[in-house]
Amino acid sequence: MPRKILVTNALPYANGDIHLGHLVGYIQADVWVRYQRMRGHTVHYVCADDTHGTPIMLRAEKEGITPEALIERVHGEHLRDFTGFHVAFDNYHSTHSDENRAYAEDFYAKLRAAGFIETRAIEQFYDPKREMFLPDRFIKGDCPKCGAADQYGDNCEACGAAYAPTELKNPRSAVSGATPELRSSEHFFFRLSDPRAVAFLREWTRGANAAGTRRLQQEAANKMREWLGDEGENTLSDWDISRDAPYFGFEIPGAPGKYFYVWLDAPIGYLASFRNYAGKTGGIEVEDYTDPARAERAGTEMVHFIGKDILYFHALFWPAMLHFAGYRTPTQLAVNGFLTVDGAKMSKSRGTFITAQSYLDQGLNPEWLRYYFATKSNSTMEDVDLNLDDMIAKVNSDLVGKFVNIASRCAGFITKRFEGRLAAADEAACAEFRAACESGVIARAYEERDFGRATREIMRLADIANQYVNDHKPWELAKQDGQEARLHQVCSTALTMFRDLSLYLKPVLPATAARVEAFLAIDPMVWPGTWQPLPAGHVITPYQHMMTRVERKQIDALIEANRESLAPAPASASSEQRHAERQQHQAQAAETASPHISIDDFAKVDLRVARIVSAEHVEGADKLLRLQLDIGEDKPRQVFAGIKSAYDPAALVGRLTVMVANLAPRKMKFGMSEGMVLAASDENDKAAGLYILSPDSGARPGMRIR
Ligand code: B3M
Ligand code: ZN
Repeated sequence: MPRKILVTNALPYANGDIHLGHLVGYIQADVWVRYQRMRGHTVHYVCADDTHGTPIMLRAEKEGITPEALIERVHGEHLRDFTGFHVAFDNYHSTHSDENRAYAEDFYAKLRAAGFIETRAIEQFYDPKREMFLPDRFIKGDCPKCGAADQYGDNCEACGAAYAPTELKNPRSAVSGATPELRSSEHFFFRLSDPRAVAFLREWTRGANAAGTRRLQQEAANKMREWLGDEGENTLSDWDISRDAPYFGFEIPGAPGKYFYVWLDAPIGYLASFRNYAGKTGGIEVEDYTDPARAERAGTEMVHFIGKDILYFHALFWPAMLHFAGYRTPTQLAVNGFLTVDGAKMSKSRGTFITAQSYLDQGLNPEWLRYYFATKSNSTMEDVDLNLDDMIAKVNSDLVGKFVNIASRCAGFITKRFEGRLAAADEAACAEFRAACESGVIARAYEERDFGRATREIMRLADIANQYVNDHKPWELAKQDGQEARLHQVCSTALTMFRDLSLYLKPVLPATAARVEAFLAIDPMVWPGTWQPLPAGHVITPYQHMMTRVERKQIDALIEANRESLAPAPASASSEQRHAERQQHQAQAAETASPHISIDDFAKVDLRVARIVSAEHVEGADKLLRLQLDIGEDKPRQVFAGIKSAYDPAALVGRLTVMVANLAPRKMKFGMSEGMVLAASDENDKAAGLYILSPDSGARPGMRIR
């Protein structure tokens, strides 16, 4: 039965750049969507910019433009970034749209009619100069506990105390500098404390959808239990859904000068984007996805991918709003953790607050990041660490060394010796591939959003494919007489294995998969029900390079491009982030004084197992040998090593050794040297000799040493 799924990603706020932290959740959703489509399911994948609220209003004012002009510009930037990372929404809309206004008014009217809206006067800080009420983050003052100056309205960075803005000493408006005064104003509340809401949410957060899948991950459900308290308790407070003018948003019908709070209309933006999309394409019955009875009949699903910081909004406010306004509720929330970089919070001063645009501008391949995030995604709410050296190693060893390598080692023979025509594959050699396909092990991992498990399984198959190629050595068969048929079969079999790997990686690497489809001259790959090899007689096209290695220097340049001076962080940075940065500076200062190097320093040296493919004397050099070293790349590296006194070149060929792979290439009198071979010697006793290193048996070229 084909499924019909509406998938959304959290709507990014329209006052900041998309950074790699955002991309974790967007890439996860995009991978899942692509997988579902490969299975033949119908997926509508929509998103939008979240455009309302005080920060947008003030930022536009500062830039001297209208909020409309600001959000239009940012919309273009956000869409460009997502597209650059192959995050392919069907529709990227805006919460500042007619559809969203219509939906917001409808929700409000229905919630009101059902008795869920109430008005109450509350006291808040007001900026008399700017003539506006101030959100907490726009109030500063002295900490009521320790007296530290210049603290935000919610917590003190100096002593860590949390408090209400009204407790600050010498409070002032961060907007105008004026001393704020307390003023009373009428606000609208969504009555979340209503027993009907509490009972509904208790049921909803624990329950499963029609397919029997839990709506919330285990950790999220546990969090909800904490927030909802025990049976009979009522721990939910009513939710303030209005703001006073001046505000950039939708005015509340019948309440001049009152606006819907940005978080009220933000999730409604999911439906608005979907409605807008349906209007553009035709043929989609929106109500099949939004009306409870029709959704049940049509069997549609609604899945929201969000970050864990906005779980509260999506697991409490949003389902309650939907349910009591007569809409269908989400079938699943897919909640992801935060991103850390090299184990620490992203930091502007360290250059690890990396924007999507800078990554693309530096010419880095978006699929490197998609793959790395996929390997680290396990369907829990745990934080994801982007360890830069690990990313380099994984991409280079998995994608370039294992995956692409299979095609690059076999395709040439098919083109040159067999006019591009394949022989029948050796199906017995493909047994593991058939089994993986028919057991559905990879499919299940994708379905459960455990992309780490999926990629591990795919790499297990890649190892089998490489083993197959290593065992049958097409480059040797090619030199032997009478081995034509065998060569033909081995290369054809390897290409079927390569096709399978490409198919399984397609949700993660859509651009590479498209190149593979062109190279193999096959239709766009869909998820197979049964396993089939590439057919005998099928003609492929000449192999074109599929993917390059990541170089450490590219990552260094990326970090450099994102590094901001150590000047005080701008007022817009969150206090948490500034706190993390301060700790970082202290740690860095401590590091420079130490005689030790950190593990990060050591990790900068990219040591690899290398196979010496050839070794020869160099005319005119009395110490050097010219080595060609295979470290799993497309072609061997040339390295000049000062080991002539100790080794006969012929004895070196075929040996494994250790090389430094990320040393900057050096132009020597005899040619380029693209790395360094390590050797042991006694500084004080030359006669003791010179010894290159060997890894233990079983190590393979390209393996990282750490
Ligand atoms: N815009 C996230 C944020 O800015 C918020 C998500 C809305 S999803 C409906 O923190
Ligand atoms: Zn304090």
